Amino acid sequence: MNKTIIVSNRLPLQITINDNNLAITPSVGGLATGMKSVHEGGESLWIGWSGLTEEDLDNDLVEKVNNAIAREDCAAVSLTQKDLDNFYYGFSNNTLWPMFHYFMEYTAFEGEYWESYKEVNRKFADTVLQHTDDGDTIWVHDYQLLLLPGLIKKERPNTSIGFFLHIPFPSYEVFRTLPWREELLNGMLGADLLGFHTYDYERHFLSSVRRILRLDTHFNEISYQGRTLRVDSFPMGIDYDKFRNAAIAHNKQTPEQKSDLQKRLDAHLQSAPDAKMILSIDRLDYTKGIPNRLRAFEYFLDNYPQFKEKVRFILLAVPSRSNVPQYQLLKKETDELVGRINGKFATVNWTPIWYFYRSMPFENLIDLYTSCEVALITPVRDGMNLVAKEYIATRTDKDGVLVLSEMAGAAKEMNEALLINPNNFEQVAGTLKKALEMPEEEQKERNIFLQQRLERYSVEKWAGEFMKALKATKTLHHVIVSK
Ligand code: ADQ
Repeated sequence: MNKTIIVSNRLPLQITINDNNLAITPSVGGLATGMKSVHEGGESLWIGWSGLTEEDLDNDLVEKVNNAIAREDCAAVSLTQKDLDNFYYGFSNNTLWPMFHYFMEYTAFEGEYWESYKEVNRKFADTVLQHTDDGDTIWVHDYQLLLLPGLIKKERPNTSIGFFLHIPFPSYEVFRTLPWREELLNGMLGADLLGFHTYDYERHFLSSVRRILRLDTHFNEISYQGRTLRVDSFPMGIDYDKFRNAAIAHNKQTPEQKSDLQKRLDAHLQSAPDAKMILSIDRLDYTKGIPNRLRAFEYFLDNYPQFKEKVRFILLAVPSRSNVPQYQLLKKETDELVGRINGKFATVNWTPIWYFYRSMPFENLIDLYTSCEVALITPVRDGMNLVAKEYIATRTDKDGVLVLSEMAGAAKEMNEALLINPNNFEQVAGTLKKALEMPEEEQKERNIFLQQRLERYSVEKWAGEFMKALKATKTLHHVIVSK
């Protein structure tokens, strides 16, 4: 029986080791949920790195870990600390991540990183090949594994390979600056179907293929080494029911069932019943536009002083890649801005920004989504942005206003949100005012459409559509071969 194999940099599980005792917790992120429907459709396997390096594990533990991982229908790719430094922190997050988000000044062109990227993609390929037979379907995820489709196709031409990029694909003018541009494109073209969040990313990719590899493209098809491959956009959705049901359950909580955070939010509401809460949630990443957002908030308070003591901005930043220098600088800048703005405007009764620098459990995310009247999501670049979608899904009474950056892939499907250019402080501040003053009827009119779309195009649907399109490319090959 043919299998479906999913490959991503990280396996969807967390492993903790305490005195030689292993605990595995499956992660509940969006991708894992979407893949569940693919996983459940028959025999399937998820391949990726376990989160533990070779240095973390002695021989005894390796076997234990691998057996435990196998029981979760997963297989681990073994990586060393050096791989992690050069492949993950290096080429993936110091070269591709900044470049694909148009942060050229942060992009490192290091031969050593590139060598490691090739080696680690080879390690992934070896693990995939060990588990793959002719006729299997393989779905590779994201920018850490751009070379993998090519490596697999070369040795298993009779497999069906899909690739999905979760971040933007940059314009040709940016991508062309990369010394290893041909190799990366050739690696990606090992896939039979290439998926992107938006049509623009797809268009940028096709343009690079035409201009760098000089290949012919016909609409969204590319003829490459005797195959016809297809490129398409598949905007990723969320587990709508999970967020919606959690919000419904949350709204029925008795006072005793409420979390400490919710109790604090309620206390705030009681002390200032006409005050509103503004929310932003993101990983602390320079692509998410956090300093811009804070400056726009400062501009807002300076220019619309009637909102002093009437708004509270809850800024939740999740620690991320904190050993990369740019992220350390961003942390410092964010801390300083929050301190300065709070220092400038705070009164005895009021602190304008509540800043949390930590990860929060799911139930607290729901507390925040359901309690805040406005979500202010202002990335300077973002492949999609699922937080925007999660916020709307939890608004069970259909109230709440989403202020969303045009630079997020999500903006393409969320036209009823208030769209802003994150670099235009005046516009962001003016839009924030509009959001805070928007009549409830208008909020509902906008959210009805947004919710309907999110419900229809859930993450399960997204995964299903991708798999369907991948199957269709297989048929395309048969037609061409049999002509
Ligand atoms: P990310 O850059 O991580 O993802 P995003 O799409 O917003 O960004 O997803 C973040 C996820 O983490 C959300 O599901 C959110 O609920 C969760 N999360 C955020 N803050 C949290 C917190 N404090 N505690 C716990 N969980 C938290 C990348 C790309 C995006 C793209 C996704 C999916 O950069 O553009 O949308 O992949 O393709």
